Amino acid sequence: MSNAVLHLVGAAVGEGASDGGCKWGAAALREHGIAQALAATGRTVTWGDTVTAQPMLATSRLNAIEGFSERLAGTVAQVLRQNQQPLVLGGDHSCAVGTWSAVAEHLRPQGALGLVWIDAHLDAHTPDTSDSQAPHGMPVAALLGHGSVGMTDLFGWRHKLRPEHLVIIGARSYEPAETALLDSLGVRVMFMPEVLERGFAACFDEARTRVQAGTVGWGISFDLDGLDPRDAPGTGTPVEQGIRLADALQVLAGCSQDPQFVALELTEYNPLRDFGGQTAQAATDLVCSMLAPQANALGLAA
Ligand code: 5AB
Ligand code: MN
Ligand code: MN
Ligand code: MN
Repeated sequence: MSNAVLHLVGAAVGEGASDGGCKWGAAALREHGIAQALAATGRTVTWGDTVTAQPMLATSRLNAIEGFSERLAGTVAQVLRQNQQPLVLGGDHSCAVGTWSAVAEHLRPQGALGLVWIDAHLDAHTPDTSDSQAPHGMPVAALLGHGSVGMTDLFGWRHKLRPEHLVIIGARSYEPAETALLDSLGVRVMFMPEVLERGFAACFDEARTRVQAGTVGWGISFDLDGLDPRDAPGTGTPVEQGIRLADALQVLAGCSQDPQFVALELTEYNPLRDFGGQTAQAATDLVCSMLAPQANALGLAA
């Protein structure tokens, strides 16, 4: 997909989190010039429609996210049918249900989806286990087939992601019910102490190898709170001691050039906490590093 048109999809959702500020993340990144920065790397970039979650006045929070997930999934599926590469810009992380359900649906005739999930959290709650009842803490469970039917069964089928095709990197804030579910399924989680010990490069290398095995396409769901708050303070739920931006920029450079790389999602940007635009710039630099044509990423071409 390396020469594919890059299609930006705004996911205007904050209803999945307790602090709704991420709803304005995609619009703020657009204002910051993320599309122009991507175009400057040599990619052809187009902005599609922004998908907006309904305010919760008339419905429950879970209902709002279920309806939103379905509409986002429809939009992402359409992008893939046009042979374009989706870049979904969040939005709180509940948007992952729509994004990756659509990618899984698209790949389904050929085979399975692989996913690298970079996050301070595990996002593996169900409505039965979550104290906060915040849907942005549930997308991993939903994609694995656990949770409300409105989140697990998009396109009429469940288990969008097999446990062996998922790797989570950077986790350092989670609850026992989440580790219990992921342990029981055998999901490979690289907790932050392992990342600090082995280095992000070795961890990402292993993660990529794992998610590529037995799958026909893979992608990255990047929750900005996976980064260290010193580098990216403007996220919904920052947690100390994360992945350093400089490491992420270097290690992830050009990763989309893999022929099996299908889609990228960047979530949990909260402009209301981004004084001075430091996090908008970090987010912009990150997606440019990941999505740039290889030569550019290596600094071989202007
Ligand atoms: B994020 C928490 N586990 O369920 C919960 O930012 C936090 O998408 C969820 O990773 C964080 O509310 C969700 C306490
Ligand atoms: Mn998350
Ligand atoms: Mn998180
Ligand atoms: Mn968060």
